[in-house]
Order: sequence, then C-alpha cells, then structure tokens
Amino acid sequence: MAVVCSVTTLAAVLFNFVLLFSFTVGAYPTPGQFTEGQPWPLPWNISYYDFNHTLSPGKFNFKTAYKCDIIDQAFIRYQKLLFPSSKKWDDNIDDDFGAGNDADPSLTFLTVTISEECPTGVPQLGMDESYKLDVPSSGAAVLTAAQVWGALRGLETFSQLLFHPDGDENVYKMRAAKIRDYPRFPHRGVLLDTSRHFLPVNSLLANIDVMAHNKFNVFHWHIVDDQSFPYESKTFPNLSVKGAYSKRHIYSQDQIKSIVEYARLRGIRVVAEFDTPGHTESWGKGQPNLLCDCYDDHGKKKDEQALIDPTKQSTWDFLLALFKEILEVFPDHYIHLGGDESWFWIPSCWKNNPIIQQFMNVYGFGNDTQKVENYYFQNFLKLVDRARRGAKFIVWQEVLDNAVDASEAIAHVWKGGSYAEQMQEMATVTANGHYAMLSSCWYLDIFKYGSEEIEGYYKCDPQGFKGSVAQKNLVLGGEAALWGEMVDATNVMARLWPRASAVAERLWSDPAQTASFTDAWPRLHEMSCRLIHRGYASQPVNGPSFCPIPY
Ligand code: CP6
Repeated sequence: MAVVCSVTTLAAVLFNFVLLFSFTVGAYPTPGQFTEGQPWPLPWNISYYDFNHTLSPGKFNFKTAYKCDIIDQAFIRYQKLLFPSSKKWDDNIDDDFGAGNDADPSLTFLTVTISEECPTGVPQLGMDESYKLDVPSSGAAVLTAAQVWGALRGLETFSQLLFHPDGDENVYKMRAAKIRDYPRFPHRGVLLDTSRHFLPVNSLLANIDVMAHNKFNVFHWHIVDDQSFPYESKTFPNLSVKGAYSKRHIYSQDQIKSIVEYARLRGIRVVAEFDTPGHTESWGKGQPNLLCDCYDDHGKKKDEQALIDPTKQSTWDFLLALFKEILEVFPDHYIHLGGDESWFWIPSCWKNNPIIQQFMNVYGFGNDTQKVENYYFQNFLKLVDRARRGAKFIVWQEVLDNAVDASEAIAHVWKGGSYAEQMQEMATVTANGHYAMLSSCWYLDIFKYGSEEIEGYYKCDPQGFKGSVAQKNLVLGGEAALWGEMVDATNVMARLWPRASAVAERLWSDPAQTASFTDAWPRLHEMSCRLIHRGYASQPVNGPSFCPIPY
C-alpha cells in the first residue's frame, strides 16, 4: 500500500513538475522585466533623448493661453496624477514644500497649444486626436494639437513618461522624448453591461478614467437587457419602476448627464445601446402589450413573453416617444440599436404566436419569421430617424447580415468561434459594403488560463482578414466587450484591466511596431503597475511578476 502510494505521489510530483516547468519556461515573461516611463498604447513615432528629467511636486505647472473648460480641468487632473503623494498638489506652484523633493527640477512646465476653438458639444466619431509632444533634454517642453481631444491624448502620454526609479515614490523622473502620435482607428470602445448587474455610478466613472489612460474613446453603455431596465425614463417611468432590479438600481437622468459630462471632459463618447427586438424581457414589465406572448409548438401559451410585437400601432407610438427622449439624453451622433440574437426567441415567440402568424399572412411573409425581423428593423430605423433627424446607427451584425437596408449603419461584429471565423465575419460584412467594428475576439467575460489569453487579444487585428483596400477602409475599430453576467462592482475593474489595455494598443498603435506581445509585455506590465499606482485594481498581466512600488 505504502509503495503504491509513494509511486502515485512521485508520478504526481513529476507530472506537476513537467507542467509547471513547461509553463514557467515557455510562456511567462521574466517577473523583473518592466519598462520605466514608456507610454501605453505605443505612440506612432517616439524617440527618446538620452536624458531623464527630474521633476518636483509643487514646482511643475501646465501653461496655455487657450480658454477651455476641458483643458482647465485636464490640467488639474494631470497635476494630481503626476504628483499623487503630494498633499498640496493643487496649491500655488510657488509654494516650496519638501517631503524629500529638494532636488532641483530640470523640467518645470509644459506648454500646451491648440489651434481649433474649444468645442461646444461632446466628442464625436472622427474627432481629431492627433498631437505632437516634445520634452527635450533642455529648453521648453511643448504639446501641440489641432483639437482639444488631441491635447488630452498628449497630456496622457506626457503623464506616462513619468516614473519613479526603483519604485521610490519620492523621486520623480521623466523621460525626455519627442513624439508624434495619432490613432489607428477612430472607434475604440469598451462595452459595459449594466443590466445583468447594476454598476454604481462611481464604478462607471472610475472605468471612464482608466479608459482615458488607455486612450479609449467610446464607452458603449449596454444599459438595459432582459434582466433589468435601470434607465430612468421621464416619458415612461414604469420602465424602471417595474423593470429595474429595485428602486436603488436605477440611473437617474441627472446621473446619466453627469456621466456623459465626465466622459466629455476626457474625450470619451458615451454611446448608449437600447437593444431590440430581442433582449427586451425587462421592458415588458413596465410596458404591458409591448412584447409577444410565447407559445410552444403545440400552440399552448407559455408563461413567458419575449420579442417586441411589431404588429401593434401602440408599439410604434411607444418606441417613437421613448427614442425621442433617449436621443436627447445621449447627445452622441450614434445610437446602438442592438438587434442581436432575436433568432434565439423567434421559434417560441414569433413563429408560434397566432397574431404574428396572421400578420405574416397579411404581409405575404409565408412562415418566414426572418421577414418579420427585417420588417421590424426597416421600420424601426425610420422611426429612430424621425425621433432625431440624422441619428446614426450601430447595430449588431445580424441586422445587416440579414440585408436590412441601412447602408450607413455600422455593423458591430460579435460572431465567430475561431480567429479565422471572426475574420471571415469581418470580410463578409465589409464585402457587403458596411462600416464595421470588431468585438468577437475581445469578449472579456470569457477567459482562458495563463498567458495565451491576453496575447490572443493583442494579436487580434480588425483588419486581419483577406479583403480589398476598400474593405479594410470600412473598418472603424473595435470594442472590448465585458458582458455583465458575472461582473459587478466588486470585480469589474480587475476583470477589465489590463486585459482591455491589450485591445487599446491594437486599436491605437501602428500594427507593424506592435506585432510582438513578447516585446510589448514589459511596457504593458508598467502600464498595469501605473494603473495600480493611480488607484485602480488592475490584475496581473499574464503570470508571476511584481510592481516596483509594492501594493
Ligand atoms: N447579451 C447580449 C449577451 C451577448 C450578446 N448580446 C453575448 C453572446 C455570446 C457571448 C457573450 C455575450 N450576453 N445582449 C451577443 C452580442 Cl459568448
């Protein structure tokens, strides 16, 4: 018995040894590898001068002649970010206060110049985010941009040139560098889902901050879904009164306004998604007669409702009034109209529903429920355009795959199991002439153990499909999608970061300079440590490691 036991143990030890050994040697980077003062995502053109500046809290200031709330507020934020341990960060720069910062600073200000006027509205698709930043070894440090949005990206990069050598928080060093930078794609988003789990406003704001640190520019707010309806509608208050998890799990319109404003100040668009005709169970609680009754194949009525009922005039009246309101609350030119997975409910709801069957007869649809969905979307898009003239649409890819006539809409691609299949989806959508953005390979709610996961995100390229130049030019970017079934405020931060940072670099940087994850990892690790230092729970990148400043 003892012999058997020890043999088994030995085998187990050997097996574990082989496993661990192959993992450690093969896949993980060296724990001690990290960069100092190198930005993430990688700028298109960056050359480092062979010099590091010394900075001193209270002896550094941003300067500009430009009058704009966005810049004024950004200066306050970045002053605080650069010198977080200084309790007097917002004091007059002439104050001299020690805390071990007696060193004579070699850099005392950054001058910001912006050529176009301070924008009056929120940022929009196509905003100019390019900037030039020169932090020479001697002489003036300057940041120039055409628009404030570029200046915001440049300020972020500037803040990331700062580092604390050997993790000494009292020493402020900054790399001298010359940078010219701009985004690869105009749409770089993060999807958060506040229906499966409510995310408190603070949690959303914190993620908007981290998005800005990663140069993301779209918060895709999947605000409602089957499980709950946390959007407070003034026109239809019952939607959230009956459809939210509770009266405490609701975003008031004032809160939504403050989120949109918070994002605006950081150059981030808030694109709301109100997903129909499927994923609408929670809508039915506060709006009776909106959804179809579901029946089984024998015509027996089920205790279930799903899919918006397109046969009733009351449905269209409701949708028009609701979307009029939504499009005032969310000032982005685009609205995400969902349209995913309706097929999932079609068999039990539309197909077996006698009212829909009669409707299909009248319209000559035979028994093709797909035609009902196309009818719905065709009319729905016209309605949303009436709700706000010129409203632009993003829809999940199947709406356009099903040949709904909406040539200007952006197809949000989420299908495809393997990378090859995901690329095929992109090829098909763009071959059909649609603008496209990719999420299929960035489903951050799904994980893989170990280092291949984040490497997979990093390697996924929205233009990595076979297709013409015209097709590639239809690609507007992509989004990291963190669906909320298993995500609430306790884990949203660590689950999103730094995994979404890998996506951020793919969407911003030059693919030719960012082809190797092995090369990128020390810089990504520095980024993760930077986020932790800034107060956010960014999880380990992909294996054993340590941050220079322990936490
Ligand atoms: N919710 C909604 C979801 C998903 C989609 N839409 C989803 C589907 C598959 C996976 C993850 C999420 N949870 N409304 C699809 C776009 Cl793997």
